Amino acid sequence: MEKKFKRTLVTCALPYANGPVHIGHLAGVYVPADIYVRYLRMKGEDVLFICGSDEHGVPITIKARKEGVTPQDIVDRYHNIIKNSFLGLGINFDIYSRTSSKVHEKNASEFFRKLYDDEKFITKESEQFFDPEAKVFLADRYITGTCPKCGNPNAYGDQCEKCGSTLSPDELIEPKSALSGSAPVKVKTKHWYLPLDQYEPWLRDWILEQHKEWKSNVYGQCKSWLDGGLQPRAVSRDLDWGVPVPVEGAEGKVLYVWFDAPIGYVSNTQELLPQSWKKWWKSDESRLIHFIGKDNIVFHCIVFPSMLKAYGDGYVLPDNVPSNEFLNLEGDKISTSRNWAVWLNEYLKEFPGQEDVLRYVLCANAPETKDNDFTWKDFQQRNNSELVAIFGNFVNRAVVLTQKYFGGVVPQNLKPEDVDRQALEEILPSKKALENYIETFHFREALKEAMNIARIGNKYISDTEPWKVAKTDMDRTASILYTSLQICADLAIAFEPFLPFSAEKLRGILNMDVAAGFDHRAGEGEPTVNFFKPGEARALHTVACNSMPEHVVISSEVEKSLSWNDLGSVELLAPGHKLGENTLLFAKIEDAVVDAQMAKLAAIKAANAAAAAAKAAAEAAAHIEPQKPEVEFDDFGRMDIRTATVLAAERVPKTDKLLKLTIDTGIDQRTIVSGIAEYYSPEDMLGKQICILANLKPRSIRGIESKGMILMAKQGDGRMRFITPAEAGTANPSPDALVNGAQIG
Ligand code: B3M
Ligand code: ZN
Repeated sequence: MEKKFKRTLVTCALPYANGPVHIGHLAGVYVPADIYVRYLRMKGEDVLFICGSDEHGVPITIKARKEGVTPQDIVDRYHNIIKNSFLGLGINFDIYSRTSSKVHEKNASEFFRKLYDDEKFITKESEQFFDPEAKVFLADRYITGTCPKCGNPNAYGDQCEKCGSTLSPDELIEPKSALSGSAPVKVKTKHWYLPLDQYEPWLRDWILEQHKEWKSNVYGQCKSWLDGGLQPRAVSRDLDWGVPVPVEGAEGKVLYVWFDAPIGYVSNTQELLPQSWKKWWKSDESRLIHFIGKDNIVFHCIVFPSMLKAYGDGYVLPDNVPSNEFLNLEGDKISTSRNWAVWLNEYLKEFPGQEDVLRYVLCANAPETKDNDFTWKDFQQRNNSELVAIFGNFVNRAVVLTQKYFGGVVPQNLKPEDVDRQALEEILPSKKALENYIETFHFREALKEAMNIARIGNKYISDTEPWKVAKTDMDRTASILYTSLQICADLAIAFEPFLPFSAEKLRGILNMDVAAGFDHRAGEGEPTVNFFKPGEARALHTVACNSMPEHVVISSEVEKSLSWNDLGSVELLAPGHKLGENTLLFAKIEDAVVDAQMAKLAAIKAANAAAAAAKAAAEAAAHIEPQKPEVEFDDFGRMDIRTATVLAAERVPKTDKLLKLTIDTGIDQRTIVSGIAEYYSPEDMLGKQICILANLKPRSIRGIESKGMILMAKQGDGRMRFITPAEAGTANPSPDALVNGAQIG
């Protein structure tokens, strides 16, 4: 069933312009896509690499409101940060535009209009919450109220962050508008829906039958959506930020962000190639690949293809939709709102010249089949013991020895031996495996194969010991270094897709041939091919990118001289070729550097915990419990309340909350187990005067018999404090005796 395609159109999910890009985005989408594109280009294939900012949607308007700026201010800020940081990491899209562009507005509008004219939509009236004071319809996020499940007074209309329940605004108790605080009212509103149910039989055949090769996580998600039955999906919203719905009677309505955003792929292609964009989007000779995160699968595999199908006119459908799982950071979910992330723009500032280390670690550790964890220790370890110790060390030995014995000129292969041929021959199976892995979107395994070539080189030079042979046999030394240098040149090819900065550096060190690069100046039609010296293409690229404000691009410098097919199969450096200047490919990362990053994360964690505690206290304060029902005096009279002194205190092993106290009550010494360990250390309790309920029936807690209960009283803000003995009339409890929500026990 292999189809032969003439060209490949690669898109990456358009990042929301409401925050910078972090390592989770990179590992899941952008690094693998960039590897794929560079690889195809080296194979001489015609590839277009498209991305841009997703600038619509409610989260952007919420962020703007929070900061007291306009949504446009927010997207301008983050669009530029994101665009520059991609460039900084060598992710060179042919175009990085934005969905607030004029071309896109026109395109998305026209797309909707055609589906509307062709009667592909249905309309439905529904009742939606409306803010009578602000006079706008409220997105679910804009409504707050009390969670029906856990009582959290600050739950959102779509979710309670305290108990994690998914909610609808209807379920909230006493809903309020987050805009004006007034009670929302229900008002009838009309929206357009794409009846996905009508596309279900077609989707079942197209995905479940014709695309069994999709990665199992993608295929599985599609299957469960399809098996669950598809529903019509609203494609418009009552909102004032987005592409206006281009039909009559749609005042105050915009296209739903997930309707306009994927059309952004088309708009950006059109912006780059106004004359020839159709050959990428409307030809069965072109192959479309969407790189996305796993939370975007349904939109790219079900919704957008249904839109394209409805539109007709020969649009291509995705041939594959590679998607990864999530990357965690130091054991915790990455979260923009909790600032729990490594941000690309910050990394680039803090690790100049070490762009490839991040690319390497994110690929080596990519969450391809399951969620994975990024840790700074692993980052350091992979750099020091793989990049530096294997790849860098091998290249450095080969180049330094060539300078020492042959004046930096590639020697003749004067005295070849079997071991040389064997080393070179070992490269081919790695190359084959690498190709196969990249072509099936298994980038982690592909990188392992590239690294294997470096291992082959490192082992070869260690085994043949040219520094020793040179004492007795210069002809043999020449052959060893000749062979080593060929392997170095192979590495420059094999690593170009993964580590483009280091591959370029390596080409400089080896003085490999003049490079050719595509030079697409945006908007001026077809790319032209220019020739650059190694290093020059990137410099030019940066200049062009900074001087063209909108969406500039020059595609990655593809080295004409570095054809993928040459890898492992031809003499890449001829005898007599003069090497360039030697520099170290990789630098060791010291403990202090990763310790500083870990300290930064620890500070974030502490700040988050403090904020959460403050929020919990505020919530508790807002939540004073009413007085309990009355009790009879006789009931109270049965309680034997006594003062006591704490003689000894220790934690109950394997618990977070429990302290075991030995107390003196005046009538006996006894043991009490109390749930206060979160707030008091054993030392805090030593010698403390407390009050207890002495005649409470003993209970066994964690195998310890607890006789009695420490008495605490609830304060107005819901917090607990010890009842401490004082002479009648001189009550003066010390303010440090406050506990936050401690259990009495
Ligand atoms: N803006 C990315 C996200 O969910 C979303 C992708 C749109 S791709 C058309 O973070
Ligand atoms: Zn809740």
